[in-house]
Amino acid sequence: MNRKLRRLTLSAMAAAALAAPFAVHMSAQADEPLKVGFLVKMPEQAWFINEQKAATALGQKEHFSVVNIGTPDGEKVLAAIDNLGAQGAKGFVICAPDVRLGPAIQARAKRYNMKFVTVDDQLVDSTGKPLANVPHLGMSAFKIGNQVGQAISDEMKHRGWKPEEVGALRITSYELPTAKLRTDGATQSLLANGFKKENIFDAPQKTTDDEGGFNASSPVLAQHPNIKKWVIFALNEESVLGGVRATEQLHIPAADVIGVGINGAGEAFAEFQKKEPTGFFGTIAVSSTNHGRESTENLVEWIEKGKQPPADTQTTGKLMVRSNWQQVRQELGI
Ligand code: FCA
Repeated sequence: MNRKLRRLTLSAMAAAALAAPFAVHMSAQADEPLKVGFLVKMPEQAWFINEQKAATALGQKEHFSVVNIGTPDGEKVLAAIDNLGAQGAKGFVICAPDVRLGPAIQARAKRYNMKFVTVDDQLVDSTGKPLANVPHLGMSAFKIGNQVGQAISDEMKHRGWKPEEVGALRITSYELPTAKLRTDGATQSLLANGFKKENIFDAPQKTTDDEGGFNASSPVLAQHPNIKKWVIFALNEESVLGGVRATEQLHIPAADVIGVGINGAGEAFAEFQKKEPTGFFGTIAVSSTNHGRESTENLVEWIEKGKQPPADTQTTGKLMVRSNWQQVRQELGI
């Protein structure tokens, strides 16, 4: 190659290299794929990881992109919406860290003309009522709570426990409406099955995870050393597992503990795979895959086709225990 030709070739290559990113950008603008956000309050929890995974998978299949963001507090939620707005996202699915952020989230979404739907935890307005015009998809909380209470009662009967010798650790999170409904449902079924009302002890949790469950349970257990048998319930399995860990720390044998959670995600699977059974008897499994996929699908159809999603979709659950967890997992696609 003579010098002149080489210089020409080189400059052509340089021009192509310079033009390339520009060309990609242009084509992305001309044919911009839809972008939506998926914001969750606890991005480290298996339940939420699975929801985001399902949303991303749907996006890959249907050619839109999902920006997954962890938003553990109010400031992060607003920053995430700003971030999505700057990226040209058209909407988002959210499970907020505090349901009272409702009006603030609504105002911020409006600023960017974004549509949004809630998943799991329904946002409320300043009077505590569900935020109007925000489609929601979540568990049928009270009924699932009933299933928890029924599963505990059945297992108590199976073990031949007398109600007067059993204490209940009710790990509560009353600022979250779905949490209250779940533990209220469990309480109702326990009482209907003859559980002693005076033997139910509240353990209010600060956070709805293992640590929150553990910290709430330890002092309550310590206050009742005379009670030898315990049942444990809460809004989710993470909190119940925290309670079970607290019984272990006090050397209460696993055979004297019946903990039943809600969710059916990674932590429960790990517990069922332990060599020896623990005090974690079971969990009402709900499909986090469906929650992630359907809430995203609702949002995308709303954005693309103007089809308003149902105001409130309530999902169901199934009892998962050591002996059937793999089968239930498969059935629910989780
Ligand atoms: C709440 C709980 C989660 C999960 C979800 C469906 O957000 O914190 O663990 O149960 O509802």
